[in-house]
Amino acid sequence: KQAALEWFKDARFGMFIHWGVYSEAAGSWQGRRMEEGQGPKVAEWLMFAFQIPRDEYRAFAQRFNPDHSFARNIARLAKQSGMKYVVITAKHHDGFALYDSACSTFDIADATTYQGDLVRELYDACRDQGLAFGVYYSHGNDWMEGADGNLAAVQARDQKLGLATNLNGKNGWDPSPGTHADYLEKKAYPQVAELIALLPDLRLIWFDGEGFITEAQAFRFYRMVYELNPRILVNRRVGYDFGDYYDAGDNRTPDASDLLRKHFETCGTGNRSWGYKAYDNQWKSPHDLLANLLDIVSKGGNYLLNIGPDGKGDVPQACVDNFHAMGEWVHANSDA
Ligand code: FUL
Repeated sequence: KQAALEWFKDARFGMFIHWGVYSEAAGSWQGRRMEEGQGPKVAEWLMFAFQIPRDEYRAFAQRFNPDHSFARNIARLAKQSGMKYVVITAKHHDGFALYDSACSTFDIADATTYQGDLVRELYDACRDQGLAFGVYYSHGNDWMEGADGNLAAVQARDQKLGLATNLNGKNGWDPSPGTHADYLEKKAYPQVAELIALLPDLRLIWFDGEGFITEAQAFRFYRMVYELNPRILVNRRVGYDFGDYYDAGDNRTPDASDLLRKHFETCGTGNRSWGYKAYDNQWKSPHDLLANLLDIVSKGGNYLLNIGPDGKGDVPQACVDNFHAMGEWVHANSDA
């Protein structure tokens, strides 16, 4: 792991990509905007916001049919922006896999008409540009599976700590029949193994959703990754501090006491949402983004700056312009 951390420490600047079925909806469902729905207003929470039944969301996935130029364009943009690595949502909370998974039919191959494997295509394009490649994987939460949220185990954990159990964020509107334990065994662990096999030079798995798993389960994910490929780094959100590096939460840079912990990364949005929201025009300025980059890098961390491509895979022009402006600065002020 020490050797694996070396590239990460040098990388400093990476691209986060939130992309999936929800990108096609662009932050609205049947004429209503996210702001009228439940929960977080970020576009990738569409299914939760409008409590969309699982079958209806699955049917909507048919509309997700990106352009094949996606991988090349995104890898080029990351390179031009002075970034050294790319992390894409292989599966977000909605349960949809952007790659061809043998453990689920809710994936790019079975649930859409797209001919190809988006994760593999981007991996290849990043390799061609000399960029390291990572995947985001929502291990704790899946709105298609395991709606009980591991209740018994999580409750037992919380009782020991004197905490109230909070299943906020789970699919309570159209709960899946299978248990969370089944979901972990039949989908989450196998899909992580699949991704590692599909992507021999995978450098990072960015887990998310630790609130719904136990310490033993978090450790199983961590250990499994290590056993299958010890060169892969794992982020803190795998759960219970097993990760190889720290993050202080969405859009947050750690304070001084945290900096004594481990190497860190700050993930951040360029506007107000991670996934594509057609009407979110509240873009940070290139000046603000560069100030973030310098703040984070000067403290020894990495900045994982997000893009939310639309359903076709196009990146909003304002975001592209910001990234180009950052790239100009990075290239002028580093050896890259
Ligand atoms: C959070 C998720 O719930 C958001 O949708 C997003 O992926 C962010 C980076 O992490 O926990």
